[in-house]
Amino acid sequence: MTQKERYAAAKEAYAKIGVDTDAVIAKLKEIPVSLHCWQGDDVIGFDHDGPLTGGIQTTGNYPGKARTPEELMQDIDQVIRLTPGKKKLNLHASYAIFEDGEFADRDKIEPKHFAKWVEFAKERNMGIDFNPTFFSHDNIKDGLTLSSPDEDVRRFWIEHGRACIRISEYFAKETGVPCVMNIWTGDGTKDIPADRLGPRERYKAAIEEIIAEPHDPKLVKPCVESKVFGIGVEAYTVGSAEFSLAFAAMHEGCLPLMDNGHYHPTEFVSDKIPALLAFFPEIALHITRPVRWDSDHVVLFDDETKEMAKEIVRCNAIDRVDMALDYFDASINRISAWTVGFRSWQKALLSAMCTPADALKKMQDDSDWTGLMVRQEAMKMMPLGDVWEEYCIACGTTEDGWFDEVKKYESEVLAKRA
Ligand code: RNT
Ligand code: ZN
Repeated sequence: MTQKERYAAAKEAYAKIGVDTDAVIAKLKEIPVSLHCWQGDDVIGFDHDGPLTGGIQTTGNYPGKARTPEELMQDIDQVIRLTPGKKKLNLHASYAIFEDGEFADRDKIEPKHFAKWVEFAKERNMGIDFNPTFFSHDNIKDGLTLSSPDEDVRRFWIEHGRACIRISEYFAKETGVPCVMNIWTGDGTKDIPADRLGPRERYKAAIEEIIAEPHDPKLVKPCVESKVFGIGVEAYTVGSAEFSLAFAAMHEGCLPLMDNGHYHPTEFVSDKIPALLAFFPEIALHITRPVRWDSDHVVLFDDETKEMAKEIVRCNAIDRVDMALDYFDASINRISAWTVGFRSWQKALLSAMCTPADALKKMQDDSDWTGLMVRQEAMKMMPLGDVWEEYCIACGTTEDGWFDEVKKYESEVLAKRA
């Protein structure tokens, strides 16, 4: 059978359960997903020489990581070519590009330090999302940034956040696409603190100052990302789930951002998505794969990934959820890691959009739990792979063959980065 014939058969099978796969393919092509720049260089960036700090870690030293903006852009281009679907570019402040020996510290960065990224994004028709970088820097005192008791430290990081709001607005104006600006800090303590409230009050006041930086709320969407713990920050996290969710709920225009690596292992972000959608007009996600902890493994087409996509789609919330990938594996080919993760989330969205949600919801409301189980299990055997291939072709790629291109790129480009 040719792909054409396989797709025709799949299309018919889905039509029988009320799913129009042509319409799904056309729609999926237009859903933006934010591609994180930091898989390409192990979250290092270009503004410092020190190690990655803040409770996050990359493990492995697979050869070929990007060392310059040019190399990182070249790698991102590979990923764009090898993956179907619409993208936004997700940048961290630490990826500022300084020219001719110039340098600006994090509290002094300006739009011009990101002009090259804007040019890159515009040429590829992408919007840009942004993240102030509150880690990997000398001005982190005793593991604290925005929640530090040291006024000077706090001020430095507040100024960094405000600079990032200005840069975010510049991105939005230049690209014509709103910029989601996510605030995450690794602030916390290794051991049992004597004061849990003080740092949170300071953190709250600091984020309030950051988002008070004048901006058009239609162009810049500030988010707060929660976390449960980090390496070296095991006992207490200032920006906990309750803190971040309450902050977003109490501050108009501020979105809650859930990273599915940032919860206890028996909690599921798929269940939290509809809970938040009942209250917030818009929410943001970091999509990752936690293996026992916030390990940031490459996203796979696994059950929880599928379930998260299913919730977004069946809540009719594709326009209300800002989706971004967040993982970093330094132990395998980074282009492949990026590509597998991006493709996995695309597959999850496709799978969700090929699910007859209304019919299944009706079975639940009719208390037909027996039938619902049977139907949901039957869905797993539908010919999704044939629809996926058709989608890939519609986006100018295929499922077969992309890894050969990665291997070729590895030997022609990555292997030469010694
Ligand atoms: C860390 C957070 C945060 C970072 C990125 C690099 O635990 O998930 O989002 O991974 O900002
Ligand atoms: Zn994250």
